[in-house]
Order: sequence, then C-alpha cells, then structure tokens
Amino acid sequence: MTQDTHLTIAALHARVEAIFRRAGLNERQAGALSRVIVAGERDACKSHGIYRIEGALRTVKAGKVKPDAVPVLDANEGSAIVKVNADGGFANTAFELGLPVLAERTRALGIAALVINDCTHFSALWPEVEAVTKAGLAALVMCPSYATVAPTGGTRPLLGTNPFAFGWPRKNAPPYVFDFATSVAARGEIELHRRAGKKLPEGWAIDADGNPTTDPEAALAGAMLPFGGHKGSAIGTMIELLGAIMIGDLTSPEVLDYLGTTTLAPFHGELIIAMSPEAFAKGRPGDPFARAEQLFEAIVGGGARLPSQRRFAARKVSETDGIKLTAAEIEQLDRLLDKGLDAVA
Ligand code: NDP
Ligand code: PYC
Repeated sequence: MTQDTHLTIAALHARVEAIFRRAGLNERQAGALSRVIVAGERDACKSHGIYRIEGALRTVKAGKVKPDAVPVLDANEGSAIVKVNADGGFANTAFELGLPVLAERTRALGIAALVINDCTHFSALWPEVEAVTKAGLAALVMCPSYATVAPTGGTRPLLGTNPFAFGWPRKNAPPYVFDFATSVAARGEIELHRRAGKKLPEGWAIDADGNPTTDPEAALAGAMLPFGGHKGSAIGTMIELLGAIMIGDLTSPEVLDYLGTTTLAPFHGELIIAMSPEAFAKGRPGDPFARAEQLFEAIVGGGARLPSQRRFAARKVSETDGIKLTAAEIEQLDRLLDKGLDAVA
C-alpha cells in the first residue's frame, strides 16, 4: 500500500476512539482525546495529531495516566476560580467538564479562571481557546510541560516548551486565535524532523555541550531554545509561575523528575482564564467587538495574515475532501487498533 487515503473527520474520529477504547480508556477519556487529536489532523497541525496516540498509549502502559479517570468539579460557588481535578486522567476530559461552569462564572463576574490539576496534557491549546470563544468570551490558556528548554544564556534544560494561547470571539468570522510553544518550536516538531531524517533549522536547539545544533538527535539530548531570546524565556518562566506554582501543581523540572523521561506525556496542571469583553468595556465608548474588527481589518489590509487562518483554511479542505493520511499512517492506526497496548514499548 503506497497511496494516500482520505478519511472523513467522523471516520478518523471513530478509528482513533476505537484505539483508545481498545487500550482501556473509559468513554469520557477516549472521547475527549479523540476530539483533540482528530482536530489536530483536520487543521493540519501534525505535531499534535495522530502522531500523539502512541505517546498517550505509552503513558497509559507505564501507569503514568489513569485510563479510567473520572474528573471531579469543584465549582467553588460564586468564586472566580473554578477547579477540576482530573483524577490522574487526561486534561481534555477535565476541560470539557469545567467549561460550562467557567463560561457561566465569567458571564456573571466578567473574569474567571478554570484550574485543572493532576492531569496528563499532550495536546495543542487552541481547541480549548476556541471552545471558550464559542461562548463569546476571550481566553488565555497556558501550561508547563517538561524541562527541555534552556533559559536564554543557560545551557541546561529547565523550562518546558510551555504552550501559550489566546482567543478573541468574533461575531461573523472564526475567532482570532494564536497558540504557540514558548520554545522556538514545539518538541513534537523536533521529533517529526528526526523521524523524517531532516535537519533542524538553525537556532532551534543546542547539544548536550551547549553548542548550536541542527541534528534532531543531538537537540533531543541537549536543549531547545526559547523563542525570541530573553522574551520567550521570560514568558516561559511566567507559565511555570502561573500555570504550575500558582495553581499548586508540578513545574517542568518536577514533571521530568516524576516521569524520568520525555517519551511519556507530561503530568501537571493547566490554567484557563476567561474574560468577558463587554464587562471590561462597560461604560467606555465603543463596542469592543466592532473595534476589534477594525484592528483585524487593518492587519489583513496591510498584507499580514491572522494567526489560525492557515488552520481554518485547512479545516475547510478537510471538511470537504476529508483528512489525508499516508499509507504509513493508516498502517500505524491499524496496528494500534489491532495490538492495543502491546503495540507500544
Ligand atoms: P506555530 O509556530 O506553528 O504557530 C504559532 C501560532 O502562530 C499559530 O497560531 C499560527 O497560526 C500562527 N502563525 C504562524 N505563522 C504565522 C504568520 N505568518 N502570520 C500570523 N500568524 C502565524 O506553533 P508552535 O510550533 O510553536 O506550536 C504548535 C502547537 O504545539 C501549539 O498548538 C501548542 O499548543 C502545541 N504545544 C503543546 C505543548 C503541550 O505541552 N501541550 C507544548 C508545546 C507546544 P496557524 O496555525 O494558522 O499557522
Ligand atoms: O510539542 O513541545 C511539545 C509538547 C510537549 C508536550 C506536549 N507537546
């Protein structure tokens, strides 16, 4: 088999969900995980698409994530801080449980936060940001990962690739969303380069001796670099403070100590802050949504593109033509379904 295959979004979802169910995940964990992984493939975000299934299964097999976890909501009546304990399961299931209360609380108070504790988190953040914007709210989302990034000026990994995402709701267009690793690239990208036998672009990583490298193996053994030098380094540090220390959960070095490897999905917490633009703008001139549209028009009018535009375009193609997978990817999905946890080391 050498040809590419096109699967509908629903068909890929069914396959991915079946793999997770076969591996022993309960319905809620399998459903939530399949939704984010398939969303990654649908939107051409390969670094957090089906390639992540194997890592999730390895983490289950290693006993570092609970496949039958049932997250517990602490609605903290009336408070701006809503908490979900993921019960040692995947973050995505906990997020789905907390989102309605987060939205209700943000509408009532103008700003509220969802704290997720004790979760395994390997996914992109934009599915969560988009879900908050669907409720008409702006969102900031962040979490640590594991110590793989050297702070600017340092040579040893300390910070995580710490993703940071933001979303702004738009009435007649897809939301404004950005979502990026605070390292030059996500670690998933380094792994995809390694698998493809490709060199890394300059400036992504240093080797174990602190020298610049374009060799993915050397980069994985050394350290990745923060994006934008000291600026990305500071934002990555902020995420350790807000998305780990402030919420009483593991920092990236603590995650690595706990797992002992970067081949398993990281276990930590996550912070989601939701804001009501109407509540913040109340009493001030102008409609915040109309003013935001003027800003977006100016950005696009000046020749730039909005973040997520590539993703939304890829989504449209997937919705009409299906999701394109290589023969090797289909074989891998078949193998994971056939062998379950025996398919992974
Ligand atoms: P990218 O650098 O690929 O993209 C970052 C953002 O910038 C996207 O929103 C992208 O939109 C936008 N963008 C890219 N190019 C342009 C441009 N020319 N003009 C305007 N906007 C642009 O992301 P990363 O590789 O840093 O991260 C990839 C994913 O990895 C993220 O989803 C992140 O959440 C995830 N991640 C998860 C971690 C975890 O621990 N769970 C850790 C690290 C990363 P578009 O997509 O449309 O191109
Ligand atoms: O791509 O950097 C990454 C990553 C780390 C954990 C999950 N994704």
